[in-house]
Amino acid sequence: MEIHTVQFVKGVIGSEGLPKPSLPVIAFFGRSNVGKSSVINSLVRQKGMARSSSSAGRTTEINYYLVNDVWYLVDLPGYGYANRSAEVRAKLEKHLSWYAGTEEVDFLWVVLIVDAEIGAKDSDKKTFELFREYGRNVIILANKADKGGRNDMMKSIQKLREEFPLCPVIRYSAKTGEGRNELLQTLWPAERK
Ligand SMILES: Nc1nc2c(ncn2[C@@H]2O[C@H](COP(=O)(O)OP(=O)(O)OP(=O)(O)O)[C@@H](O)[C@H]2O)c(=O)[nH]1
Ligand SMILES: [Mg+2]
Repeated sequence: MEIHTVQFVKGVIGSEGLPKPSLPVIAFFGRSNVGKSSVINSLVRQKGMARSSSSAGRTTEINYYLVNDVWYLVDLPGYGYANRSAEVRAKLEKHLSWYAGTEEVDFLWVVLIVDAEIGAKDSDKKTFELFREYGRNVIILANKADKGGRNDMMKSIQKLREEFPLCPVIRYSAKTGEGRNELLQTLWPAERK
């Protein structure tokens, strides 16, 4: 699968206003600052497409990007950002749960991004359970694999494979492009081309 065109469609705030037409969605979930926006940029090879930042809490809306006029890549706000008030966090988490479960969206994949060095935290496992409840197809993307020592990284990836035995687990770096081909292959296997 080659990505030929990509354009920003809209940022969804409430539960109304999901973009039309309703095309298949690939959505990127993960903790705040784990690199969701950066992964989208690396995938479409456009640096500033999805807005990323070194300060957590950058993405605040459910941002839709139209790819090749037939799919949406969806960049989500991160959960677990400590510097927000409990009230704001609860509201955001409710919104993410609603999105993960809504029947209005035709999910092709949900990509759960975790930090390759840190692994899956409780909040990631909770999110994963939510996906299972709704029967979503999940890919675990271990991002920032360019950081840390080689041995620790291998152990951490192995642990993820044990924790999520039924999902593809992909070692990834939005910075170096490692894993990009594997992710593309997994998202769009040859028969779907
Ligand atoms: N070394 C390294 N840094 C990365 C990688 N991916 C993202 N980053 C950095 O991590 C920080 C957060 O990246 P974002 O893409 O904004 O993360 P996000 O998950 O979209 O964050 P929120 O929208 O705030 O939830 C930025 O400083 C990125 O440059 C990676 O693969 N390797
Ligand atoms: Mg972001």
